[in-house]
Amino acid sequence: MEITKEIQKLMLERMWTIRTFEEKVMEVHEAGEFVGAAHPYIGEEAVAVGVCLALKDTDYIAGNHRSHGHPLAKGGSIKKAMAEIYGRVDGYCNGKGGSMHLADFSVGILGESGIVASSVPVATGAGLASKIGKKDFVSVVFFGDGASNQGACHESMNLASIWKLPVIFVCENNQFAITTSYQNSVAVDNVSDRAQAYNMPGILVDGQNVEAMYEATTEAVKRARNGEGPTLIEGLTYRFEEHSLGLGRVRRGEYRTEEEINKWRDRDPILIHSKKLIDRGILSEEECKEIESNSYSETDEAVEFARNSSFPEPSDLYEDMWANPIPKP
Ligand SMILES: Cc1ncc(C[n+]2csc(CCOP(=O)(O)OP(=O)(O)O)c2C)c(N)n1
Ligand SMILES: [Mg+2]
Repeated sequence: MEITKEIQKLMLERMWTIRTFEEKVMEVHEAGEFVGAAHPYIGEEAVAVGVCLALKDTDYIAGNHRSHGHPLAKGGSIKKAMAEIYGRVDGYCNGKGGSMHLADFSVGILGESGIVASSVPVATGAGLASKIGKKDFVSVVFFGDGASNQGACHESMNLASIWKLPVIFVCENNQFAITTSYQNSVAVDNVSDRAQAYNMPGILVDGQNVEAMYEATTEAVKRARNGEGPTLIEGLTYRFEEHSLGLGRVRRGEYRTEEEINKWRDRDPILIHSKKLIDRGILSEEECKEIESNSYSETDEAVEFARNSSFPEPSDLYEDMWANPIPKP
């Protein structure tokens, strides 16, 4: 498949956006600038970016607890995402959602949830809405290897298949659910093997290869828009950092080795893609460096934006909480 130079370049830019964003989130969390959990996506960037660049703004995505990268890959605002994580009024949910709730319907971001696998039926519902409303949007859900063991995930895949819904199930197999290896908890060799049981294609993709993720998604989107139903894509990837910020008790070495982490760090999706762009003569080494440093500057600006935004007023506690026409208490 021919991928345009613009898309190839955008892939690198978006992966750097996520990487620098997450590095900054880790730094400011450590400094105590915001409270609560946050789950770094570092190492997995190629999955979100490859998938989202194969979508239109009008297509929907839904995520999970590890979902800073998905909205940024879809073209969401870095400033609004950072302000939300800081719990400020200029954030995506006016500061009332935090790290696990970055939603923006205007660019197709349905939102996320900290309840493992709970976004899978939500995205399936969006696919049903597309079909019933005779629209042409597709709906994508990102979920983990751990989530793939949940009943909600299986029920959703079954319904999406029998109703031929335009849904793309993207399992980000980063190989662990907190400290449990998927090899000890998933009954089949690959999560994508589960697609057979739901009569849909199951595609295993190298999740460190952004172009492979893009190509697999493009095929799945075509199938979904043609009314042929859902696809399960498994991006085999790796979480470079720990499960959650502030989870000091789960230390390296207790469930995986430094050697394993380093082996995967050598397969850094950003390095892999930069090298391809340089080898193909699409970007020079200097231009790649420039993309990297621009990302760092934009992230710094987002942090400044977040710091300068206020916390929501206590009197606004019940605003944004209820859908009309449910009356406020
Ligand atoms: C229903 C439910 N059960 C348990 C948890 C606690 N929990 C949070 S993240 C997580 C692991 C999820 O693993 P996976 O789906 O592979 O996603 P990853 O964190 O690896 O991206 C668990 C068990 C939860 N949030 N929700
Ligand atoms: Mg996992």
